Amino acid sequence: MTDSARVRFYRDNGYLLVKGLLSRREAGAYREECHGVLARLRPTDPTWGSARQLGGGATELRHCHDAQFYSAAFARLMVDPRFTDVAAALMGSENVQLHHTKIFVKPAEKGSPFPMHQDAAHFPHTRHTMGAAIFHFDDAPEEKGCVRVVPGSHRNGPLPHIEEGGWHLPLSQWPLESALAVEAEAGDVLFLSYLTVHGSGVNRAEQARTTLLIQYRDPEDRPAGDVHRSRGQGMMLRGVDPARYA
Ligand SMILES: O=C(O)CCC(=O)C(=O)O
Repeated sequence: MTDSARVRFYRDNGYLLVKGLLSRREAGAYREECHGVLARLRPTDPTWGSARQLGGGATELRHCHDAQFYSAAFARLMVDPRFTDVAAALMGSENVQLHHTKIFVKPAEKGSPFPMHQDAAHFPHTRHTMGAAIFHFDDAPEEKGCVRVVPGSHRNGPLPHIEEGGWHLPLSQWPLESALAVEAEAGDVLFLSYLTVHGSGVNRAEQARTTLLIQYRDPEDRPAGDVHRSRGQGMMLRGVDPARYA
């Protein structure tokens, strides 16, 4: 796909899977790094309350926010031009600013699902440039609870969410199974608009699913409210922050 075809696809569909942005070897090294960080921490389980209605039993999720504060490997990845150039092109901006990062490991056989939602419900912004890049560090076929998207749903704008159980969309109106499963391989990166309705299923496979999510925005896109602060928020990943020079 050419660069302009990628941008067109993203603008039409609200997501883009970039195959092989990292090599399998690099992805494997980042996988080790994620599991190392989580082994050193005592992570809490962030499974959403509403996920219990989807999981069909007890499921678990292991995570770590602000991954770059735990290992320099993630600091290097955040500014890697292979990632930041795509993020800039998809936003139509020269400048890419960090919002937050998080590692997610969905453990084998019982990895928690995410009910369908828009990230915009968690941290609304004024210009809606915000995107997430989900780096896959191991293969994520459907049975591992890969991310599912509703193509084109970003064009509806922000939708009302249910706060209880983790800011999600009504489960009956937005069933996970109806969304498109975006299966990925180690090294692939899924870019998602923060308005794109997405979620993911239970990991029922024999291996964990390991990802790093980097949430980014155009620095000129301001938060609509004082919500969701994180360490390192506002760091420039590419270009400059014009507001700092005003
Ligand atoms: O990694 C996943 O399965 C989905 C994560 C997600 O939807 C989120 O963090 O908003």
